[in-house]
Amino acid sequence: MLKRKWSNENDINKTPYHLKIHTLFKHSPTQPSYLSTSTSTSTSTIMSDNTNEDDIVNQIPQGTEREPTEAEQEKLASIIAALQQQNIATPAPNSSASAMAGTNANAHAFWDTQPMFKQGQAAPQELLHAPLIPNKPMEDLRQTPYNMPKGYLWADIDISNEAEKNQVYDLLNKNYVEDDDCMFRFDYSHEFLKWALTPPGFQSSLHLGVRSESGLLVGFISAVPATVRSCEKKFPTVEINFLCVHKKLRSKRLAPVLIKEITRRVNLSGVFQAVYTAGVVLPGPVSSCRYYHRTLNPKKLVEVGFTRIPARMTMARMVKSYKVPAETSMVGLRVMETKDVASACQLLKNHLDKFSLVIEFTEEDFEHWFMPRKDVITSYVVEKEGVVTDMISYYHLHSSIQKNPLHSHLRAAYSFYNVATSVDLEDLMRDALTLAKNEGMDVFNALEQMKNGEFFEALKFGKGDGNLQYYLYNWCCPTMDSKDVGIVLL
Ligand code: MYA
Repeated sequence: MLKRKWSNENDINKTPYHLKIHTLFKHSPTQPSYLSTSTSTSTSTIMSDNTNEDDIVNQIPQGTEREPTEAEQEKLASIIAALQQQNIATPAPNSSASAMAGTNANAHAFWDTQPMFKQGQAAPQELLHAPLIPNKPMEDLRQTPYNMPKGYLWADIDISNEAEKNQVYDLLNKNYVEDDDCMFRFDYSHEFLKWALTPPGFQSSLHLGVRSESGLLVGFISAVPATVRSCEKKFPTVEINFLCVHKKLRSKRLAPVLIKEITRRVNLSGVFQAVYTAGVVLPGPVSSCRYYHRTLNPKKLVEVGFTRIPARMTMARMVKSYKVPAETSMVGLRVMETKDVASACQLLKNHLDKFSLVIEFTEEDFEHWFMPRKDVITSYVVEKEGVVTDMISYYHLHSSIQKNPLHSHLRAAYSFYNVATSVDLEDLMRDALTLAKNEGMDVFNALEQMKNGEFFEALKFGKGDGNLQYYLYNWCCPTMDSKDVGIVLL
């Protein structure tokens, strides 16, 4: 688990909570037993949501993960053995390889069974840029959902349905990512969730929930389609996000079941790779990117404990130091419009060509992800004679603040994709800070990836205290420097 630290005067910010999942992964060191007695695998209809949440403590017994069948175990063992020979797979816990290594301290009962790249090892050239496990024909895929423990049901979530969207919102609002000290919790807005979960080609069957018998949503995971380019190879993937298990059902191996079921469903749609980010270090990160934070509202950030007054500073000096210009300076900078989509999409494509791990946006994708939505995504362009030459974008992700007498929410802008060709990137991002400040943001966050490192110091960004790990599921590629990464997930 990553720890918060105040490293020096400039490194004053509390890391975004992606990086600091507070949950400890307490689990049995052995493979969990096959406890599921229920075959309740149906998709749900919406049931009343008036359950007392304490009801769900009549819970899942420890270990809900289905034991692989013998045939599956054999197949997996042979694949893992082959990958181990090639130095790619992490040895499974209790395997002879891990026994020979004399430890399985880093063993992951679930992740060690998954097609993930072995940490710290260089992949042999001949295996690079290909799936770790070959894509399977449809008839070899499991057709039925994984079993759920008695009293729990799979649920396809219809995010266009207000009631269902509210249920996802409530689950995440109360149970999603927090910082180590449980002071802040991500509070993805209703409109944000709709945006995040409905890009072109989305499927409700990949907005996967788990309900208790009474209808309460107690778990969720989502997959939305995206084309990834890793080095020179392009392939269809899904972006996985919003994995969440109700606090009262933690450490019961429900997360692996959610991941296996979403994998099964994604595979059935003909896709065998996925991209995701997490604060936790799991087997196989492709890269690791640090968050940086630009204080916009010092007084509030200090009052809520997000940051602190650096040594030899006063609040008055801090306020002065973090003041941003009241107005933008770029000539011609304006809100992105539909007429800009083709040109701005081309601008972004040209920009992303410079990096090794990127999303390939079609114009349709681009329109979905970048057209401005109030309180969700802000996008600005500079256009000269019908050609977009520069763009700014950031998304709005606020956090609820726990137990603070003065403030209930922290308002944060997250840098999305920014391209400068006719102006200096630093000047463009200075305008981004002004736009964010004028939209009432308290802080502007950006990952150290693409060209972001070029403006951090000049624009007074402070270093966060953890790293966001980037993962590609079932794909073998070299690990990458964060500056080669050009993907921002939500
Ligand atoms: S990242 C955001 C994750 N969500 C949160 O942090 C919200 C707050 N926390 C929770 O809701 C729970 O603590 C979660 C774990 C649900 C995270 N990614 O059920 P358990 C492994 C992957 O007993 P719980 C995001 O959304 C852990 O190492 N695995 O634990 C991207 C252990 O496995 P192993 C994780 O605490 C998600 C096992 O789960 C994560 O009750 C990408 C323990 O299970 C994590 N963030 O629940 C998912 N955290 O024993 C992968 C813990 O092996 C997608 N674990 O160490 C893979 C691609 C799938 C599609 C493929 C298609 C081709």
